[in-house]
Amino acid sequence: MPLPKRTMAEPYKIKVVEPLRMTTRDYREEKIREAGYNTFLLRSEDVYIDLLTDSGTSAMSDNQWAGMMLGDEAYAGSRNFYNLERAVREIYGFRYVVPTHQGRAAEHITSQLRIRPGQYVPMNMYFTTTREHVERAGGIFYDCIIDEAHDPANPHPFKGNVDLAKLDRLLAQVGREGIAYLSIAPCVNMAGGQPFSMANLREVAGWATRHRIPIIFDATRAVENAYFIQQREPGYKDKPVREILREMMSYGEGCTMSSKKDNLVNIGGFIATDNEEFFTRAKEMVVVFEGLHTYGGLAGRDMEAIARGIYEMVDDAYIASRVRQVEYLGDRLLEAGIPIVVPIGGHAVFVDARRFLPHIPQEEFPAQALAAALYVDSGVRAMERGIVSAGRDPKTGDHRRPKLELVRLTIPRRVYTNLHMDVVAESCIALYEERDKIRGLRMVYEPKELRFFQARFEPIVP
Ligand code: PM9
Repeated sequence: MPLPKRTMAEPYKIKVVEPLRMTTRDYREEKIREAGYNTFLLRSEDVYIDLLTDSGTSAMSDNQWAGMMLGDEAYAGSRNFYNLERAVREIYGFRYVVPTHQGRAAEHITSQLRIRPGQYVPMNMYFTTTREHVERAGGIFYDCIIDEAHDPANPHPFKGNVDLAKLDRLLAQVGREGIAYLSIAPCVNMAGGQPFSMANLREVAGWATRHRIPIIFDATRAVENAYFIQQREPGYKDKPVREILREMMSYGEGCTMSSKKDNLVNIGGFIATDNEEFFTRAKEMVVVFEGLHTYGGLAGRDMEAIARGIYEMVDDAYIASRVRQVEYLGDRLLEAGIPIVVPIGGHAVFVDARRFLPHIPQEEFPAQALAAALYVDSGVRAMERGIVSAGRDPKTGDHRRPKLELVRLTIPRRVYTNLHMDVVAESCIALYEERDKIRGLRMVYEPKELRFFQARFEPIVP
């Protein structure tokens, strides 16, 4: 239920702690050089506060850990699979479930089974792994998000919305047969964790039904989106997040899921669907790439932790405290005049590297340089979400040049306190005061796929 706008403490207390290691600036300079100025290549032990990602980095509850001890590690028909299936049915509302080891495995199977070469997949902005799997299956990504999403300073409350005119244009161009499905993501990651509204989703669903094109959600951060609907959309303020999520999902045929986010676990994912034929084919394919259809690459204990996490994630107090912590950090940066994506997103604060470092052209990777500088300043690890993440156009081979050139400060769930957020904010403020000293980078090693994970850089010396 909606909570009063008063100070709200975390709705849990801490039972286990994991010590953090502080290092010197000289040490961090050496480590970032060794890592080729790519924060993905740092060792975790050299990081003080790790805001690389909210993926698989959640703190599990005592209830989830207890569930791990109840892992039924039978090869086939583990009881934990049936618990997972029940949780997905009750909370997401989809009938059939195929576990996978994480989200991209669910994307792989879905893309291979649902896309014919040359078909388009409209998405409300790209996500790295999702688009990669669409393209591997011969599909063509089509961006149907509203234009406001590409403008970091635009305060539209639902920047994850789909532009129906863009869908109409694509349909007119390629016809219904030319579109495999609509891939709709809640709390759009690359736009800054921005939600869609229920009103927009309803319109999109109407369009999809009229043209007999299925909606397959990337439900990775659906609960955070449901929270924003509760907070921002007329008619939802008295509805529990659990109900809002259920309504959202009712507009789709199914979803792919990275359980490493909303579901509060360290590993896992699934495909969920109401389409029996697709379910049958997905079960056939999962045994080739992941494991039997009742474990899909996961241990029984992992499925139990996901099942329990699914019930915990729809607790209104939990989700409010999670999103409010992100807002807390974002507000501190805004107060200091630091350019960030607004409105503040659900899982991360995204610093606008274009405005932070206007002296570095996009070809010199300003967001990558800023993430490296942040690590050197304070041991805080963030992630580039700009030209490096966008990769190259498969047709022209040229860099894709996204309008958004961002550094993502991603908050793991239930892991850090607001004092950690203060440390992060102070480091960003210190860097902003000395931003002229930050220089661009040159890429010296570039992997062919998903290059942001392993690319290496060197500073450009004037
Ligand atoms: N997202 C993230 O850090 C993990 C690493 S990719 C940079 O944001 C969406 C919206 C995601 C996502 C992963 C996946 C893939 C699908 N959709 O990482 O394979 O944000 O479980 O999920 C990451 P897996």
